[in-house]
Amino acid sequence: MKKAFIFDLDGVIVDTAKYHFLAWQKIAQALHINFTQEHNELLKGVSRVRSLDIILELGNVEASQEDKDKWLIQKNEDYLSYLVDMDESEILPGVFKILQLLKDKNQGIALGSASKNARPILEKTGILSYFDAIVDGNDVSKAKPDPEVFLKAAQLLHIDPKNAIVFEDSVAGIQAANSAEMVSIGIGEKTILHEADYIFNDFTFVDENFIDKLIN
Ligand code: B16
Ligand code: MG
Repeated sequence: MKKAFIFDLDGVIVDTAKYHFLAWQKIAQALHINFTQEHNELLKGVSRVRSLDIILELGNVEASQEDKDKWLIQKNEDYLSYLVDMDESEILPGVFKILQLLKDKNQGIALGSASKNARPILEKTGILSYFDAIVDGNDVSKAKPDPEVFLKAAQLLHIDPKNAIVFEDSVAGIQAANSAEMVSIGIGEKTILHEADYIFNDFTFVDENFIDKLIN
């Protein structure tokens, strides 16, 4: 049976959270806001605009829309500068193996990400051609935990949401998959992603037997 396998990007395919952190930290420092790695967890799977609001709330800073727009541009320019040298070595362990396995088994493969920079990242890391459909931050009006991003991905693959499987590293993403009535698979910490149907530390723990079970 053909199923839809939908991958989140940041934290599932590549670890770009570290670059988002460095770029947000510069903005926070300029505003004298204490922004730590722990705070960065709050931004996973969250849109760029909402991320800035969260940082400003952390520092009790109020700002005009004009300033916010300026900081959003600065943050993205800085973030993009970290992506310049990105290549396939940044693909997280086990991801290639699973993408190839799904291709060999003729399954639908899609991306479902909040990032507006998803396409260049897939290009730079050399895995764009694995994806039959891409839905990213440019294509949705409602952010995770709204299921819009995953429902659109399944629709583009012409596969019923009930036959879709989502790989996610964020709580909001797992909630989005659950409310789309898709199988949710958490990639990361059990304690954080406990709402997922299945949880793995990373893709090296996902084997062919498990994939076959999802397909059949
Ligand atoms: P951008 P995902 C999300 O990607 C990140 O987890 C989140 O930290 C980031 O703010 C968001 O993309 C927007 O990214 O600034 O590149 O548009 O995890 O949904 O793939
Ligand atoms: Mg993510």
